[in-house]
Amino acid sequence: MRITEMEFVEGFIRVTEDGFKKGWHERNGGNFSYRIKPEDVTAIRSELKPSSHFTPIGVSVPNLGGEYFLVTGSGKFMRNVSLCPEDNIAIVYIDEKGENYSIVWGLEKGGTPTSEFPTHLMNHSIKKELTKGKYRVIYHSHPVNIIALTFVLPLEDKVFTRALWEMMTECPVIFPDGVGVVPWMVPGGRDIAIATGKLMKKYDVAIWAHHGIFCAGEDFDNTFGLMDTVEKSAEICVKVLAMGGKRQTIPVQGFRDLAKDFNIDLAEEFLD
Ligand code: 2HA
Ligand code: ZN
Repeated sequence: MRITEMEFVEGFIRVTEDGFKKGWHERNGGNFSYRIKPEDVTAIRSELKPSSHFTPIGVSVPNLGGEYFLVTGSGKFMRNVSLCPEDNIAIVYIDEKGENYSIVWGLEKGGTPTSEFPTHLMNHSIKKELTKGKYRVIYHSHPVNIIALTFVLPLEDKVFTRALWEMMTECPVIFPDGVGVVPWMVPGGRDIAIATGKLMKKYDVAIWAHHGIFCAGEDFDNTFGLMDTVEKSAEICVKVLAMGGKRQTIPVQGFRDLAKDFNIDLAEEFLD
């Protein structure tokens, strides 16, 4: 089967299209990666071109040794992925040590995986371990409203979590662990990878101050849905602030009742 006709590739491309239409991916903004299932690797193996050219990842991720990832290219535009997947995304193989990668399909006109690849892989590694292999998706985008909030709200996990939970009743159900906030940092390096990794041990969402959102999930629907929910809640928050601020909100006991009825473990530390 052609790689671009595989269901996981079609699902990946749909996210890049939907994210662009949402306005989250100006120019080359944002990046996206997926840890491919072994049965899908088997199905496409004859189309992959093993290469002896390996590049250091920049971080060490031993539990990802031997895995294959589908990932957007550095400097490539999300807008163009669906128009020509072969030139804008790649399948990458991680060597057995988890320290180097090689491109085995895609980026046909040249290029490298996203500049945020070290952060993606470090967080794939953390989530793979924490979820016993369930989580396969890492997604980074530049949504307007969450970025706007990082200029106004204190850059604290508790402040952002409570603000986002309060703006839409079902938010606590969708991200019961809350969200973490990374202070402004230079993108693409080891430091932002480590800072994000610390938060990803606790949350599925990290907000990068004055930059965007970084999130993790089990599959494409849940990860895109998480990004969408966080950004929609941020949009409501921006509107509420623009209208002069809250006059009333969901009471603390309301969150506890919600948690009970929906059978979720709501992080109590954000409720006091
Ligand atoms: O341009 O979004 O964070 C890609 C990015 C880097
Ligand atoms: Zn970015």
